[in-house]
Amino acid sequence: MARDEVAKTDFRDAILWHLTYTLGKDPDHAQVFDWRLALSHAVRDRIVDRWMTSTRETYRADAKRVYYLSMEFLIGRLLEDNIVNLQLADQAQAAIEGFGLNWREVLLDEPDAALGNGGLGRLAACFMESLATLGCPAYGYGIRYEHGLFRQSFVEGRQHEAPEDWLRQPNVWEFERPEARFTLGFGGQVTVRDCKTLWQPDHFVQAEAFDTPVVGWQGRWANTLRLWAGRAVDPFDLDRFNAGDFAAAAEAEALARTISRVLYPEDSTEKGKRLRLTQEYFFSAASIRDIIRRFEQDHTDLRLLPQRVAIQMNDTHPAVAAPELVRILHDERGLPFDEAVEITRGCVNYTNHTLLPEALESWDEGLFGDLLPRHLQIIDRIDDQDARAHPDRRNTARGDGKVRMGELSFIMSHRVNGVSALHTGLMKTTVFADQNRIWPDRIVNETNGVTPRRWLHSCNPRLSRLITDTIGEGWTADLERLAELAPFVEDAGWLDRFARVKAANKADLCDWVAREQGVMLNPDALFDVQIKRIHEYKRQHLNILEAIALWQEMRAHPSDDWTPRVKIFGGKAAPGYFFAKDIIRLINDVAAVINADAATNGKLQVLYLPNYNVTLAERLIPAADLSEQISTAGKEASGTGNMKFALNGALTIGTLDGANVEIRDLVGPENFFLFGLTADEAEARRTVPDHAAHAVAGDPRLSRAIEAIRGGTFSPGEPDRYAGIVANLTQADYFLVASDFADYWRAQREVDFAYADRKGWARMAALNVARSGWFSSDRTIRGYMRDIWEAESLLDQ
Ligand code: 26M
Repeated sequence: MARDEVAKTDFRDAILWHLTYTLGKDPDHAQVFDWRLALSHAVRDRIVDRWMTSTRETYRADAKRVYYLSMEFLIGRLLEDNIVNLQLADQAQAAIEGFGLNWREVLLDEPDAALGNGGLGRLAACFMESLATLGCPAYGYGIRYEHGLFRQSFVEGRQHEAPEDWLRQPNVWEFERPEARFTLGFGGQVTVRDCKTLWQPDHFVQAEAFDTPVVGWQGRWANTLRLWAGRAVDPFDLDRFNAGDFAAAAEAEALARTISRVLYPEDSTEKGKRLRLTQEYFFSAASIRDIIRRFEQDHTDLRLLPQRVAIQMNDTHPAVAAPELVRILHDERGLPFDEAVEITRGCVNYTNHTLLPEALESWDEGLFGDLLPRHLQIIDRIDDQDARAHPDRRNTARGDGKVRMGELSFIMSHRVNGVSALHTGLMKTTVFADQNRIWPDRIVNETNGVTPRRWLHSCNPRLSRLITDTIGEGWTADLERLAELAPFVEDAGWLDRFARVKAANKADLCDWVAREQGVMLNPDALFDVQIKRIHEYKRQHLNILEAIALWQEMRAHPSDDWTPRVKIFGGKAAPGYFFAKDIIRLINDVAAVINADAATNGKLQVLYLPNYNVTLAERLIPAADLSEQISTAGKEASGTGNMKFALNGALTIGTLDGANVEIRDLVGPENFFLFGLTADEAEARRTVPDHAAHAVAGDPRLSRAIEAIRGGTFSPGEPDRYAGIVANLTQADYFLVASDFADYWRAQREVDFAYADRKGWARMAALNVARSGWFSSDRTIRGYMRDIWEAESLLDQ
């Protein structure tokens, strides 16, 4: 049977056909795994036609193309996304159940593609989905890591890391493109001959493309995510093999494959590792070559590049793409240097995701020059020219023996953007103040967003059904329509349905936790959730200190009317970030003690779920009552988890940081639990001598909580276990945990009080849903298309 016929057949037959002919399995002996693959193939067939139509349309329209370069794409599972966007859900579920299988079990059999660390990678995945939904002709470029982010487990409360192996199973979604390969050079010498500069690298690897189609809502458009894998130029040295040196014979291949072997698990700290820079150049250079190749299929004049091509660099990780483009235009194609720079600057844009100095990438010039000698010269020349043009410029890309990637990205970009209003404002006054003075129009804001298809429609089917019953279809692609829910919060019957959705989601979570962890949660308690990377600035330790203080208070006043609470944590720590790992262990230790205490049984539970990933987020967010967004003001660039929670009817307890500010403005201050210092106040507080010690001494609850840690209540027989955390909190406290504790405690008690009035709570939660439509990544992408890329949709709206 031909492929196009397959796509037309009944879905049930399509699954059986693939089971038999693609997978070679007898239906009588097929396992869940086989059915899942067969289903995926059947779904894939239905993507391919639309994918090809979109690609053809892109060529035909000769429209400007957008290229999103990102070191990370945290996609999670794709099967359900694709089924939902192709509107095959009913058919597919009926077919699978018809074969006697459990629908959820089949969907959950797919491994999570964890090709990212956290927010930055997940944002790239949401953007890919929105680009396809909006019909923007776009390509994502990244690395096809063999191993994504490590798997986390707890051994006696401590984080244990194991390699993640998602590619051990066939990846149905990708298409290998052995013909799409580029050879990339590293190291070597730069020579000048006949006034021409020539880079002669001394070793080479190939980048091989793997394409994954990304389908938009209702399957109207599909774009390509192209991930590069490392391959040797000559995979096998037969001479060495024949000489008996079998290991050496395959050495080149092993080395080349190392480049795309693992995702660096670092997030928010920068480690200048040679392999990391190799990865950065590898995927950036392969992508640039692919972009030029595609441009030259129908254009000859490279000066037209900025009209046809917009390149978005997701953070500075792809920053070498800019000098690479200059090198190709100048060294290889002979354009004058200044023109090559101007063309490049017309194409390239940069998104900044952090102001934390320790996270800003910089490379030792020795290492950089060793690996990319020509690029170093190009960067020097651009930086020098710039410094001459602006003699008052202070922040330069070069100096102190470093290559600073933030500065490099800035000077090479048409537009530079922050990811929330507050963050963009701080970019202008702090890290890029100097540049902003010289180029005042370059920095723009594009507040982050999340795709409503995954983060509401799919992850929360009950709430989605209620929304559709209430306001009809159409909100999935036009999320601001959620505003039409607002009048219904005055309707007691409707509000009751809304509350029952949350209760049912919580009951599901309780079942799952009972099955997976053997822990029985109190479903009537307030579900208080903090899920994100473990980092001092995100202040999971503020949350656990509050848990300790609450536990102590409950024990001291057992007959008070306490609002029962379940505190849920999830998140990974970078393997080398020891303070973060101590926080994990402390949370687990505290959980063990509190959960075993009969005195607070049913009133307070603490649960740390291991291996937080996209799938776990999809389980937890719909079941949350309270969203913890408690970072030190001025430190969280935006946050995107905060948006997902609000959209799913959780109330936020949070600081005025990142996009929390915009969430609070939109949902209304009366529907948001605000606490803590502002960014300006935080900055000022750090200059007060002994601010930490004063804050601790002035708050008996905080003192008692810290005393319990110090005294070994949670580490019996080993009181010193948390000496590091205690010393940090009472002495340095750069992230102002102690300073914000009292106000956090106050806000949490307001939460308790508000939750006791279930109707009032449901009303506030529903208003959060109704007023969060603006946080769709469709809105964000429209902003990029308008303000940064000047790109147009190829779908008739
Ligand atoms: C850097 C060097 C070496 C290895 C890894 C890195 C690295 C990887 C990821 C550094 C930072 C990384 O991610 C930072 C991140 O996720 N930032 C978050 O971006 C989100 C999307 O804009 C924001 O919502 C979050 O506030 C921001 O913390």
